[in-house]
Amino acid sequence: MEAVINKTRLALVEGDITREETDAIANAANEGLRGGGGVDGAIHRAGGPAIMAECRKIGYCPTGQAVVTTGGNLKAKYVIHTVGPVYRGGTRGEEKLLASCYTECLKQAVARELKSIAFPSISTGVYGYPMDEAARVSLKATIGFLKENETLETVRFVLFGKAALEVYEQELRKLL
Ligand code: AR6
Repeated sequence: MEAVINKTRLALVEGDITREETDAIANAANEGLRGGGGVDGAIHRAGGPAIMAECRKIGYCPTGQAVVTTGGNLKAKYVIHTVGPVYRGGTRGEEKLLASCYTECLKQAVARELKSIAFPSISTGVYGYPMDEAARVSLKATIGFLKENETLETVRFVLFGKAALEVYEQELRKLL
């Protein structure tokens, strides 16, 4: 599914984000930037050790913020590592923090004059954020940003599996 928001094409696709050809891909990292399972593990495996070498130098990323490394062996030139909130019922500021993950990654992309970025569904694996709530929050934050910023040509949400894609499509239809 695709939509045009202001000057940017917003696409929802099913797939593996490590195969994306966007200028940057976002990673669902942890605060220590230590790597892990899920999409983080997949990105480090596919991108090779250069990514971890830069993560070690940076050392830390607070929840809701984003830091940038090389894309290593990936097709994407950069990995933008962001740390989603652990979901604890939704009453501990999770929504603000998750929205911030997307806007901070988008800010980093714009600051580097990138034309395209791909996102996974941050926090919806190990960190336990319900997919439908995460879809609404992340799409709303992204659309809000794109209404104010016109330099990105493409933003892609790369969802892991058909069920996740369908949830995102449903939430995007509600927001448009
Ligand atoms: N491409 C796109 N999406 C993927 C891929 C992939 N290759 N692999 C998994 N997903 P998670 P979190 C989806 O657990 O919840 C790590 O250990 C997956 O189906 O990767 O933010 C970190 O180091 C899910 O919908 O990230 C942190 O410690 C989504 O990506 C912690 O997990 C996010 O799941 C972060 O947890």
